[in-house]
Amino acid sequence: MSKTFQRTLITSALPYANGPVHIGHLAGVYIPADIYARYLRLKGEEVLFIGGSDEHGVPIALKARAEGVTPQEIVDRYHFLIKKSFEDFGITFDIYSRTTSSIHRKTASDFFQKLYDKGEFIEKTSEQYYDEEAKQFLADRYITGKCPYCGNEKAYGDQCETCGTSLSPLDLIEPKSAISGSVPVLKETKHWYLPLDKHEAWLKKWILEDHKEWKSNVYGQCKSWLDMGLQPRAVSRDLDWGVPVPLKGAEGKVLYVWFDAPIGYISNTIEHSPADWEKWWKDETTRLIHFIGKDNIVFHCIVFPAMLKADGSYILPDNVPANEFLNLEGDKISTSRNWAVWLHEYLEEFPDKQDVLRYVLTANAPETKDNDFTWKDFQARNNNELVAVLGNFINRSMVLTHKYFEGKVPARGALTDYDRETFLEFERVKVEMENYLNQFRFREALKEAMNLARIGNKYLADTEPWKSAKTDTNRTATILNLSMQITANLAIAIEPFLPFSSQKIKHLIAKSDSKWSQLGSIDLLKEGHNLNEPELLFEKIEDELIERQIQKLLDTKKVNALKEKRANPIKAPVSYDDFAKLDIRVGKVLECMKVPKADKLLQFKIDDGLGGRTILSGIAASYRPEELIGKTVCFIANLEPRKIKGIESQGMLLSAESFAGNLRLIHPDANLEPGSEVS
Ligand code: B3M
Ligand code: ZN
Repeated sequence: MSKTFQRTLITSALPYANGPVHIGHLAGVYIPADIYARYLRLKGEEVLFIGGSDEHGVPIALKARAEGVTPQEIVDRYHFLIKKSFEDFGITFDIYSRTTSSIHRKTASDFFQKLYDKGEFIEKTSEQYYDEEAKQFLADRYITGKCPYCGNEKAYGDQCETCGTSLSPLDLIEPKSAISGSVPVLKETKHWYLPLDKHEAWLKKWILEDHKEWKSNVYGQCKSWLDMGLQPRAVSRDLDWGVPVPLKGAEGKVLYVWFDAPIGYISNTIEHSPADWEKWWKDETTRLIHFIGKDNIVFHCIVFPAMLKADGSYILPDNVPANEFLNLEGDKISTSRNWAVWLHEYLEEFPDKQDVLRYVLTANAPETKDNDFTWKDFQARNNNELVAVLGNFINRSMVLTHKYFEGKVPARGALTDYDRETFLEFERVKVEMENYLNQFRFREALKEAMNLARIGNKYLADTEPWKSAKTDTNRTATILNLSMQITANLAIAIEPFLPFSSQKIKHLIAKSDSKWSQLGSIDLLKEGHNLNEPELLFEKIEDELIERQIQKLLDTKKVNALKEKRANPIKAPVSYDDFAKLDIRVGKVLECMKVPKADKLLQFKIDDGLGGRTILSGIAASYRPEELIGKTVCFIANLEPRKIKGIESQGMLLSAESFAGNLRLIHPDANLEPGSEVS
């Protein structure tokens, strides 16, 4: 079933406005969507690219409560930060709006009302946890308790974040309300459900038979959902943050965030083109493409299409090219654990290097499996690919043309077979790129664009224009004419991926217009065309800067380990008699010094009231010797003496270790006489 489409509507998942955006968002959703939008525009197609913030849902309400501010304050804070990051990275949304807009509220509310009026929902009453102190029903995330699987005391009503198991609130042992801390009770509540089971038959045909071309990760996930059989899904929640359910008797109920969020794509289209938004959503000649991450597949391939179908006047997505996840240095990216490279922070460290990140994230995109971002790979790709291949070729072409032809594109003479072969190569690159771009295989497409630069480097190395310059000016002119044509081709080929660099190349070659159809042409720059002065496109990234990024992440690891550390379990009991065998005394530090060749050890002379003794203690990382002289301490006086580094230690100082691994000596809270007994 192949349709002729006249325009393409591109949507990209609406990020939750409860934190800034990071490289995982960019790699998985926004760069691919932007590459595709730019590519289609370059081909002269009619495109609308929709973005926006997802501003409802329980995590936002919870964050607001935790900070003692309103949810609106939270989403205002992040919406603008996210929007700015996208602008900075050249994501060319036609509109970036938000789900707290009045247009969205009305659109979502009307959407629900129409489905309700058509009898597309079922109503069900069920028992849910209710907080009697706060007088409200508790969303799954608002209930915490003990995980029945791993014993984690802080599991949520929807998931245990320690063992990763999905839970329902009723699974929690000793449930507690996150609002008041009280024990919730079960109480009946009514909700509206979209009966997905009723939609199963057409969904099966539409996806499993008519869309076999979808990416295998997407198709596979849909198939497993459909094979399991679909159940009715609640589209409302008892919550005070969201789009109110527009029915009588539904006070205190809002649309479920996953019901209103995809409608955000429609609302944002209406906001962008109030007069003709319907052509984007209701005309069969429009092709709708959703760019998302893999955790959103079911909502975009099953739930939202069922909502659109239930309405009856909308088109369905033609493709949903979802990506897998990007990890960071081997660990899952996590907002709450601050394990991420935040876009706004990246730009502070690497100003004006948007394209380097765009390049690395595309070259390493998690298109078919989860991938890992590492700073070393980032550095290597910049230095060995952007600088050494792309930047190098363009710079050499520019510099040579300036050197031999005063910065004017020289006239081309007769082509050799090798010249012709080179050009055939880059016609091939165009065909390959289109092939990959049409299949959403952007990393391969980018590789082909880079091949064009590789072809250029090889062409220069093989033809050696600096040699022919001495003997054959015409030949040199032909070679550099072709090199500059390759440069002009590169400006087009990389534009969807590296828009800032494409812009710079266009400036270098003093040619600002570009169309995809020109790619592969040998006549992009006319003879005698004036070039601008050469300038480097990329610069080497030094080890020091990379080490700093790695250190930042190591620091985050330390902080997290500290936060997650709990008190160790108590050791097996001992009898009082056993305890009484220990002779613990108070002593005074007379001398203290480092033990040579032992980093951790300090050697003490302790006044024990009985003539003094020597004690060694492994606390050198926590104290300087001089700060301990004169201090009153506690020590075990009858521990068997032990030789360490040739020195006999006659006892043991008492100290406590903080969770961060810092050792602190134990002092009595008055200066008791040396020799006083501790019990
Ligand atoms: N905000 C989920 C997410 O960021 C969600 C996407 C909505 S798209 C309509 O993973
Ligand atoms: Zn658990």
